[in-house]
Amino acid sequence: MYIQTMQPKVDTVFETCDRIWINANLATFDEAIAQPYGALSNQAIGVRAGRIVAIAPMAQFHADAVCADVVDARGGWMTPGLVDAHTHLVFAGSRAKEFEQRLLGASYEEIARSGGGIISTVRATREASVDELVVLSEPRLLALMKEGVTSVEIKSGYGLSLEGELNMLRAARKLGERHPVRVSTSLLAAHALPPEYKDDADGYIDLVCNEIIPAAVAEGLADAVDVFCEGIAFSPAQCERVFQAAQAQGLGIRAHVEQLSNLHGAALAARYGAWSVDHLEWLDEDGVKAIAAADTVATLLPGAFYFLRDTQVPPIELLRRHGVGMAVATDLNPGSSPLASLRLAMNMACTLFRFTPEEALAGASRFGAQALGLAGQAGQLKAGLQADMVLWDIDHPAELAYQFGVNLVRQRIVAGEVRNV
Ligand code: DI6
Ligand code: FE
Repeated sequence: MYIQTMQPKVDTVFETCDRIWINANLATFDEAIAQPYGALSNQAIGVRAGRIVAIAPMAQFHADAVCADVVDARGGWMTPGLVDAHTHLVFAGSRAKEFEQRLLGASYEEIARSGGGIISTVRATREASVDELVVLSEPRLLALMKEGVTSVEIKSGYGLSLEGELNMLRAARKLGERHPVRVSTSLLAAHALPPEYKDDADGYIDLVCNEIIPAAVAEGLADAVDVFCEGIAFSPAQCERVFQAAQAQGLGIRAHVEQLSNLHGAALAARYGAWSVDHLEWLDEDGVKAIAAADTVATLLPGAFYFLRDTQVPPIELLRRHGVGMAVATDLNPGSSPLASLRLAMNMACTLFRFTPEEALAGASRFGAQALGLAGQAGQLKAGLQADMVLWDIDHPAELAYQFGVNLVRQRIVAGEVRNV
């Protein structure tokens, strides 16, 4: 018998859904739900035209009142699709030999200063065509997707010339067209000084600002700009010129800062309204206050900390105390973080940086989305947002940061469609 519900509106919305998951526990990360994980138990969640349109307790859901495709989640947990907000996954070549050198005692900076490091990946990447870059990068992207990633950021930064940088971004865009995953791109031309500009870093920054940024924008290749603000890379003054050029073109701003030393790059990026500042091992309290005031996300990259055998832990407690949103990402790259698992990055955020499992999952969903300028569009389970979700075979959401090496995805959902990899 059909029983009139207290909220007939909910039923009405369910009737117009394309698909509904029932008997699901939800980790919504909706700030309006004052529960750990924004959790709601025993829910129905309905999608239409690629968006979430209805979330309601099962008591308000009536099977005879709906005509959509109904999927029984059988008590599994649904979370937002995972967001890997910082990767350099498009590249050619390998740095395995450099790993050996580091294990024999050479530091990351020494290798970079002696012409290895980023520049060795630049040599290999410049030689590859766009299609070759796509083929080489695909396995890394698929590994992330298999574990539940539905949005991924991909940076350039191994071309360091007009064509080299554009080709990397073209490869990133192609990957997004070929696979059911949303790709955000960041132009990281200011990643390292190319050999052609040895002793002329300002001349290279001229090229970045006057040619590479405008060309990337003209071809619709970049969503944001990124810089490496560091002694072995670019000074704060040089990074500021890149931010100004990016701002003039309407690009989002993000920055690698305070990874190996404290040049106060985070505060600088915050002054330009950066979406995210990343790494942050050497960030001090003034820097934390500056990013808190700008609502800039702190993106933590425990994979690089681990792989470089770093000991300087980012100031997590200060970030927490000042209410800074913290994202967790893989930093997938050949030199400092050859890590194609966001789930393992979440675990490392807990074991190495003392994140709680809830913070780790929020960092790989809600705050990852915010770091990509996608707050209010992705990263939460809420009516109106993109229906990018993962249904997991778990009994509690803490399991996603706890276990690693086991794939717990039951269904990976992009724009309301099940797209398992
Ligand atoms: N910091 C990093 O950890 C990566 N880039 C950066 O600015 C490393 C990139 C690489 O070594 O290839
Ligand atoms: Fe990086």
